[in-house]
Amino acid sequence: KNCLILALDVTDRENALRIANEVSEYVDSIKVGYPLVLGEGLGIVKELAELAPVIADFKVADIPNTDRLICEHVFNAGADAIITHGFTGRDSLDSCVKVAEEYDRDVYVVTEMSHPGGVEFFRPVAETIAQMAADAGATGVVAPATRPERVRDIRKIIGDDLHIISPGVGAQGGSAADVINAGADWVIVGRSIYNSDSPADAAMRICNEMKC
Ligand code: BMP
Repeated sequence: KNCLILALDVTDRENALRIANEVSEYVDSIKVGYPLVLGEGLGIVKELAELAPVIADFKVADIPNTDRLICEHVFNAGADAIITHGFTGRDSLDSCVKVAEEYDRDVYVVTEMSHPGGVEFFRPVAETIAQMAADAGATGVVAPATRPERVRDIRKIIGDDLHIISPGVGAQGGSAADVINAGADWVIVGRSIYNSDSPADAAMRICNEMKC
């Protein structure tokens, strides 16, 4: 385990595959979201899945039936996991968890987002969402590397059974080592890797810093 997830927010296939190939030995999974999938189509998931498990970051946030349809598409496309919001409520989350169980895939739930605005609306509900993720049988939660103290708070709520994946390292100011020490299982890193002259070196440095 490297404790590192690549956030592959480049928008074209050629760069995506080049960077994914370069860093594949340092990352445990590749997170793809709207920037790449809207640029290249959902087919890119299958291509990347040959290099590493793919986490589909669609921040699903809809009624249960629509969530179900989205999850089915994403898992049929070859994604290993999906990221969903939690603020839409337990029934919506249950719908994603049910599809994930049918496909034997993973579900991660956003608790509090890493950017400055992430405290405005998420702060009062982050703990409740974390508890709901645990109750619903999600695989884990997304919590901010920009605020390791919040990762510590959320770890206390979910216990050791759920995973914490944590974005906000590097470009957003968070430290990989600090958030791993605070209880995250994986850091999610995008720009510091894919904008580097040597993505492989950048990924290796982050792995060395975490020593995990
Ligand atoms: P970067 O390392 O370039 O800041 O990228 C972080 C990635 O994690 C982006 O894909 C972003 O959409 C995602 N993300 C985040 O930064 N904060 C969150 O709270 C949740 C996210 O999914």
